[in-house]
Formats: sequence, structure tokens, C-alpha cells
Amino acid sequence: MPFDVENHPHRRRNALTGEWVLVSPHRAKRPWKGKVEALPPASRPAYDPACYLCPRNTRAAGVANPDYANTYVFENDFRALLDGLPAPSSASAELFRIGAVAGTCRVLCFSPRHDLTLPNMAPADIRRVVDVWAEQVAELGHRYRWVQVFENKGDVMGCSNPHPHGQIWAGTSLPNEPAKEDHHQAEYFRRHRSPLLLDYAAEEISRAERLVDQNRHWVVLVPFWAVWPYELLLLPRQPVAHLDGLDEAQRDSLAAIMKRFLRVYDGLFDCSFPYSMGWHGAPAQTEDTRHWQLHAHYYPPLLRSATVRKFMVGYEMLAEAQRDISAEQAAATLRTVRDRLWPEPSPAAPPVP
Ligand code: H2U
Ligand code: ZN
Repeated sequence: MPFDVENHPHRRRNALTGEWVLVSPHRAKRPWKGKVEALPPASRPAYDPACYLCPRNTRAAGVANPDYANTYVFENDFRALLDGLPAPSSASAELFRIGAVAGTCRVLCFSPRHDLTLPNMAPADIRRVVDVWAEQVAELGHRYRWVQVFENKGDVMGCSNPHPHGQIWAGTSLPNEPAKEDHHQAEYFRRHRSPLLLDYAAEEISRAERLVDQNRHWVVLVPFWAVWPYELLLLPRQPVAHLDGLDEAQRDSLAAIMKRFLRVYDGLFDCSFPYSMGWHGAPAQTEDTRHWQLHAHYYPPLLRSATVRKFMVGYEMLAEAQRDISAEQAAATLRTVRDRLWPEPSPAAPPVP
């Protein structure tokens, strides 16, 4: 019997991290008797007097938010990283190593409106969020080696507040995930003299089986090595090392494509789709960034409905990540939703399958 990628178990290698994922497509049809999540309330007020992110409200530490009109950034009142404290001695024992880290954490409100989420915001307002992301990366990159811009959305992802917001954590050390990506992109560049993710995007565009959407400057796809059922990778089609390296046109078209695929996410299971997302760009204070290509990862937990999620447990904690529906099936499902919501192709986009 010949190997059949759509039905036979196999492993796929994540070219960015070097890690493998077990794909078991034959299991996708198994019956489910597991945990069902409760749905959050369907509608929210535009202003919630009890929300610590709404304009004019007082936060836990006693500071009042201004009456902000678009976006608002503040230092997280409960920072995971701190500045100005003593560092541990560098001479820790081999089996008990301690590393120094200093840093800061900020919260970014995407909108004063408590009831919105990014896909429901106007493209011009999403564009303002893109600008703040870029400003924060530029500003914090002067002081810190790694600036992590991210968003946790939905209470299934542990997000404490539905008010549309993201976070920025910046620190003096390079964390695990970007360190793996730095290593594998540098290694690929050394061998091919071309950035891994640009070669990968070009190949995905020509194969077309995992594409979800694209426009003149961006492509969004389910990566070949995806772990989460509807995981997405969003990347610019031209070389860009950091968020603050995006030009005006790339920023406008980022806002446009985000609105499209985030609406597709919401349409998939007819809910405000939960996820953790974040941007990865070249680490700050790096001279040679030729191997780096800016990208965003979207990791949504949902598996087969608004209330049935995937758990990363058992084999995944102890051996390696595993998925049932294939990346190609997930991309085809997302394209079906896309065509229902957006019958017209994205402006200036080449045709997508
Ligand atoms: P989530 O994205 O996980 O909901 O977190 C929101 C952040 O807001 C969280 O890191 C911070 C928390 O520390 N926060 C404040 O800075 N001030 C507050 O008054 C409450 C929450
Ligand atoms: Zn609010």
C-alpha cells in the first residue's frame, strides 16, 4: 500500500523550531465525549463600569485610565518582569543555573469600546493598533533584547477581560521560542543565502494547499507543521525584519487582511474565536538580521465547535505534539468560510484556490 498523507500517521518537522509534530489524520472522525466549554455572554455593553480597561475607570492599583479615544498603553500593574533590581550571581552551580533578566510589561487597549474585538473594528482603527505595535517594538528595542507583542483572546485562553486588548512584555534575554527560530533561520540562511520564511512563503503560494488568504503584501496560511487545529502563520511577502520596518502600504494592507481572516475565525464556529497570537521579528540590537522574516503566529485552542477545544496533554506533554485533522483539511475549511464571508477576493490579491 503506498503512503497516503491524508490518511496515514506521519511526523512533520517545524522548519522554524526544529520540532516535530505527530499527524494522525485517520483519527479525525472519532466520537467525542469530552469537555465542553461554556460560551461567554453573547453581547457586551460598549462601556462597562466594572472593567479595568474601559476609559475613565480606576484600575486595581488605584490609577485611573484617561478618557482615551483610540488606543491606550499603560505599564502593567502586575508586571512579570521588573527593572532596577539586583541580578543573581553568574556563578550558579551547573545543575542549579539561574539567569539574570530585567524588563517591563505593558497592556495595550485596542479600542475604548468594551464590546468590540479586532475583527469588528474599522480598518483605520486596526491600523492604529498596528502603528502602536510598531512604536512599542521600536521604543522598547532600545533597552531590551526581546519585545514580545501578543494578544490572549477569550476566557478559554485565560484572558481575564473581554475588553479588546493585548500585551507587550520586553526583557533583556532572548526567550526559548524566538531563540529556536533565530537558530533555525540563521542555519537555513547560512546554507541557502536566502531567508527561510521567504522561501517557505513562496513555496506555499505556489503549492496553494494550505493558503487561507493573501493580498498584495501579506499571506496567511495554516503552516505545514501546525500543531493547533486552526493555527495560522501570517507573514509579509517582502523581506521585513521587524514590525517597525513595515511601510505605510504594508501597514494598511496588514489591517485589511487581519480584518478578513479574523472574521473567518469568528465565522468558523460562529463565535468570538479565542486564540493566543504574537509577533516574532528579529531580536533587537542584532547587527545581521538578514535571516529573519517578521511573522505572527495565531494559536487557537478550538477543535470542532465553539465549545470543544483541543487539550495538550498526555502524549503531547510527555512525547511530542499531535494533531488529528491535517493542516490541509483545516486550510480548506477556513477557505470555505472565507468564500462565504468574502465572495470578492482581497483587493489587489492574486487569486487564491
Ligand atoms: P489578560 O490579557 O490575560 O487578560 O491580562 C490583562 C493584564 O492586565 C494582566 O497581565 C493586567 C494584568 O496583570 N492588569 C493591570 O495591569 N491592572 C489591573 O487593574 C488589572 C489587570
Ligand atoms: Zn472595558
